[in-house]
This record gives sequence, C-alpha cells and structure tokens, in this order.
Amino acid sequence: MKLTKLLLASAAIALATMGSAAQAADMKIALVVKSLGIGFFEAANKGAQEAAKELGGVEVIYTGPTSTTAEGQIEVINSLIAQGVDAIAISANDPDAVVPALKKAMDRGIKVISWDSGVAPEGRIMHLNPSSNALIGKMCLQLAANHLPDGKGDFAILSATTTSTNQNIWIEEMKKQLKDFPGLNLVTTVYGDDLADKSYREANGLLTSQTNVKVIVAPTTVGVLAASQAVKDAGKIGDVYVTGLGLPSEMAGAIQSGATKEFAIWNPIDLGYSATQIAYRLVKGETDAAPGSEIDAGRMGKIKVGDGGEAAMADPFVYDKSNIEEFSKIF
Ligand code: RAM
Repeated sequence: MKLTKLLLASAAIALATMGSAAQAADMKIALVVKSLGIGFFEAANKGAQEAAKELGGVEVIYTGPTSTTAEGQIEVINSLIAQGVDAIAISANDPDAVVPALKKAMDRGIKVISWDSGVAPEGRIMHLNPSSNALIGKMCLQLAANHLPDGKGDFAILSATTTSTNQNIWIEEMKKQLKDFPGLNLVTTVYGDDLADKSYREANGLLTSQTNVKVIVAPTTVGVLAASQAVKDAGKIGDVYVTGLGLPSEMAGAIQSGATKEFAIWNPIDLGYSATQIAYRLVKGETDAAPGSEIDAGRMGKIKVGDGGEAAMADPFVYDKSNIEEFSKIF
C-alpha cells in the first residue's frame, strides 16, 4: 500500500515536472533592464518571476547590457529577436535610439512594452510608469526641502545618464515645480550614468566645487547610494544631505550614518510583476493596451492605459529611520 502510494506520488511529481517543462516553452517574456548589476532591476526581476510563476507556462528572461548604454540594449534586443521571444518589456537607456530595433521586433510579431524608463511611442505598444511623473518630481523637491532649514537653500541633482528617459522627465518635472518651492535653488545637474564609481566621483565633485550645495537630490538608486557614501567619506554628514529615489535595502546604512534623513521609491517588485502581467496579456491577445483600456495585472488589480499609451502603477513611498529596517528586508 505504502509502495503504491509512493509510486503514485512520484508519478504525479514526474508528470507535474514534465507539465511545467512543456509549459515553460509556451511563452517567453524578456525583461530588458538598463544594465545588469543594479539592485533596483534585480528586485523588479523578483516580481517578474513571481508573475511568471503565477501565470504559468511563462519564462521570464532577465537580461540587459553590462553598462547603461543604448548600444548595449540594441545588441540585446537583436539577440532576443533571433531567439524568437514573444514579448520584450524594456527599461530604456534612450527613448529614441532603441526604436528601430524594437520596431523590427514588433514587425516580427513580438509584443513590445516599456516600463520604468520609456521608449518613444513608435517603438512600443505602451509604457508603464512606476507612478505619476509629476508626483515623483514634486516628491523629490519636497524631500530636498525637508532636509534644509525652513526649506531654504541650494541643491544639486545627481542623475543617471543624459539620455535616460525617466530621470530626464523627473528632472523636467522638478524644474517645472520649483516655483512651488520658493526656498529651493537648483545649482547644477551632473550625471553618474547609473555607474557606482562615476556617480561617486560626480558627487565628490559637487562636494568640492559647489560648497554652497546643501542637498544632493539623486533620482536614481545607484546615484543616491553613491552620493551618500561620498558625503560620509568626505566627513560632511550633517553639513550636506543626500536624498532622492533609493532602495531601502541599499540605503539602510545611509539612514544610519545620517547622510540622508529620508528618501522615496515605489515598490520595484510590483513594477516588474505588473510589466510581466501586461506583456503576458498582450501576447495572449487579452488586451491591445490602447489608450482607455484596462489591463488585468493580477494582484496589482487593473492598470488603466491613458493618453499616449502610458499608464502609472502606484504612488512612491517615503522611507526614514522609522521604517527602513522593515522595508530593507523586502527590497
Ligand atoms: C535606477 C534606475 C531606474 C530608476 C531608479 C529610481 O535604479 O535608473 O531606472 O527607476 O534608479
């Protein structure tokens, strides 16, 4: 009796394994990131893998170049076309440079969306913003003001690359909304290319050449971490603050050292999960993601596509010493 049960159980396991192996080939969704080795994208991949598991029969291919260039992404896209993936969900290093390669992908029937950092409309079906761009811009200014006495003083921006769609939009939003923060004065913007070492050097450059700057706002997880380290290493904690968009798991030390009092981010796991859900629905033909449509995104609910084929996921959240420990365990 026991033996029969055991045999039945192993047969069931074998069948299940075969089933999932056969299913794994059903749909391939490529999650193309700005660069490998960035914690934010690794967290997004967690969510993408979670969605794939939940949907079943989906393989998520997590890929990207080794540095944040459009050229590197074009090579990746071409190889994904050759592999015959079903969908590409990309966070772009440049809104325009990747368009011809992505158009080629779409001509071959591959469903292309952008997420996080957008692609120009002609190169994708839709774009998933993490949140409202205006809100992200406002939040960055609010965080800067919160680090200054009476919200007054000079600040500088440490961004990613000069062509990065998302950072450029957020910087534009910050500039537009500066009028609502009369105490803030933007001195300069520098670019660390989402490379830890370049971001560190650029932050250091600000510390030595712009001694009036009291806050560095980095709307990039790589930049905000590097700048916090630079401030600490320069012995300027309490004199210059860093804030912006960061990962709690990477920024716990910066909160502890006092290099930052608070920073923000949306949930990157949810973002990767949502992008994968959308790509899946497109491949299945359950949606065309046209403006006005609502896309089923599993546990994230329905995502509404607005003007220009753009959607927004959820509001960013602020992290400080009261909650950093809890969230640093998650992403
Ligand atoms: C970096 C990347 C990413 C951005 C976050 C905030 O990880 O530039 O595109 O959304 O920062």
